[in-house]
This record gives sequence, C-alpha cells and structure tokens, in this order.
Amino acid sequence: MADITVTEHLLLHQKQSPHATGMFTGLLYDLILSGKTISRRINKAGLLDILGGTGEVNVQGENIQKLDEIANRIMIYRMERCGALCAMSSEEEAELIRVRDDFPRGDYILVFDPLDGSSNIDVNINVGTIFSILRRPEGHKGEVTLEEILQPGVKQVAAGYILYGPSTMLVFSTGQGVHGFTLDPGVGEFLLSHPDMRVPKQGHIYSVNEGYWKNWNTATREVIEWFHNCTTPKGGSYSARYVGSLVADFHRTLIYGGIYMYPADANKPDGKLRLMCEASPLAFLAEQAGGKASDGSRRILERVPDKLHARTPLFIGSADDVTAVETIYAKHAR
Ligand code: AHM
Ligand code: MG
Repeated sequence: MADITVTEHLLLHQKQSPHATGMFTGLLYDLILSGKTISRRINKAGLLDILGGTGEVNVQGENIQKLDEIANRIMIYRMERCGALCAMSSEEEAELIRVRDDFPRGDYILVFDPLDGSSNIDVNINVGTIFSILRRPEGHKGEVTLEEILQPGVKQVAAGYILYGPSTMLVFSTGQGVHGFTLDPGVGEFLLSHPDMRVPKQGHIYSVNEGYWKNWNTATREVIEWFHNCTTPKGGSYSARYVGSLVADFHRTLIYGGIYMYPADANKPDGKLRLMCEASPLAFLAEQAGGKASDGSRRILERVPDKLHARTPLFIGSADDVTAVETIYAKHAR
C-alpha cells in the first residue's frame, strides 16, 4: 500500500471519475509541489535563524523573511503559473489575487492559508498549509469578481492540508473519501499511508484554548463543562489536548476522534478562524471522513461567506461530540 505515490493515486482517480480532467490533476500536482517546497524551507528554519543572528539579515546580507511570507510567495508563484486557476485568495493577502492575463488560466479558484499556526514555528512545533479548491460558477467569463469567490463550502471540489510535523503529511479529499500521504524525503514523493481515513463517531479528546474561559458566555462554558464531565466510549474521562496549530489539532482529531473547538468570545464575536481558508476546507474533510463541522448551530459547509476573510466559530470532529455542542447551544437559544 505504502508504495502508491500521490501522483499514481491522482491518475487513478482521474480515470475513475468521468468529470476529472487532466487540468484538475495538474492543479493538485502543482499544489503538492508547493507543499514540498514549503516543507523543505521549514526544515531549515532553525538553521536560518542561527545564521541570521539578529534574525534580520543572513550571512549573504539578505533579509530573513518570516516563514509565513515565504510560504505565501511559494504558493502564489507556483500556483499562478499552473494554468488551472483564474483567481486565488490567501490568508496573508487582503485582496483577491487574480491570475495575470499573461499566464494561462482555467476555471478553478484556490483559497489557502499558506502557513497556519505560524506562531509555533519559533518553537519548532507543527504548522500546516490548508487549501480549498472551488470552481468558477458556470457561464462566468472575463475578470473574476469577488462574488464568484464567496461560495459556501459545499461547493468545494477538493480540500486538504499539508502538515509539517515529524513527517510531512498531505491529507486531502476530492469528494471520494479522505486519504493521507506521508512524504518520503529520500525519494521526494508523498506515499499513500492513510487510505480512506474515518473519524470515530465519538472521541475521547477535547481541544480548546481554555485560557479564554473568562471571555466565554454561559452557553460556551456549559459546552466545555460537558466535555469535563462526559464519559468516553470506554467509560473514562475526556483528555484535553491543544497544540494551537489548527492543522495539527485537526489531524489528531481526524485520527483519534474527539472535538476541536474555537468558539466566539467577548473579544472575538465571530471567533478567530477564517471561514474560507480554514473552517470550510477542514469541514469538507471532516464530513468526508464521517464527522461533522458546525459553528454551534449551523453546518459550516452551508455558511455563505460575506467577505473574503469572514470568520466563524468552529466545532469540528466526531459526529456525536459536535452534535452534543449543537444541543447545548440550541437549548440556550430557546
Ligand atoms: P493563524 O492563521 O494566524 O496562524 O491563526 C490560526 C491559529 C490556528 O492554527 C490555531 O488553532 C489558533 O490560531 C490558535 O489561536 P489561539 O492562540 O487564540 O488559541
Ligand atoms: Mg491560519
């Protein structure tokens, strides 16, 4: 199993699906290449910091860029040349990025967070790239408008992430289950290591930044207290885990089950996470793996963004755990 490369997997998928085109496969291929390039830069981060001394200039006299800026540039440079996109949106860019007209264009739209959890870089903790692929609404031609991009997550044709951890992993879905690949650095290929990932119906881990307790309303405190007191399928208590890198916390949730939560609070009335480049792609994966994703009352995938960087509360993971949260919020809304 582990010797199936992601390229072979994509080609197989392309043959099985009558709608899949070479253009879409090419898009994913370039995305994977960007991920490998970012992974290589991240692996050198500690060394670059040492060489940089002050953290501002390296031995060649070049400015040391923050890794999230580097990741953003790598993504934009590679993806605007891939020929499948008409526009992109990055968490690092305030405005929509339209593919220049001297590059070949296609009908796909890429939304991404180039380096999520980047505050963890300095302490050598996992970070990740999250991506969401949409298609331009049918019949639209000419300059891409913002309205064409503001689509609900149900319209995603693919979504995934690259986790830069002890190993680099690519996890994605094109709507036919969720598959995980691990980068073999020796051969430079992602190999299928986690086929058809399924999130357990109920987990035993809750993940939330409890430092915000004082900013939460009564309903949210009750949600967290529910996880303090509820029983796992094996009859034990839930454990708490919080990396503070969404990709890492989500990846654990996908494999072990449980729930990741970033609720709204008094200082962040819409939560912190971005709907289009963080919540929706991970919600697509959660649902494809048999789990759930909610903002507390609504399915994340049905939320229509009102702006590029719209935010949302997020409760994501095992179906039973997310349903428990929705039940508590519904009770308080009555
Ligand atoms: P970022 O996109 O600026 O890195 O912020 C998103 C990150 C997530 O990875 C993580 O889950 C969350 O912010 C942590 O926030 P907090 O420090 O408030 O718990
Ligand atoms: Mg982020």
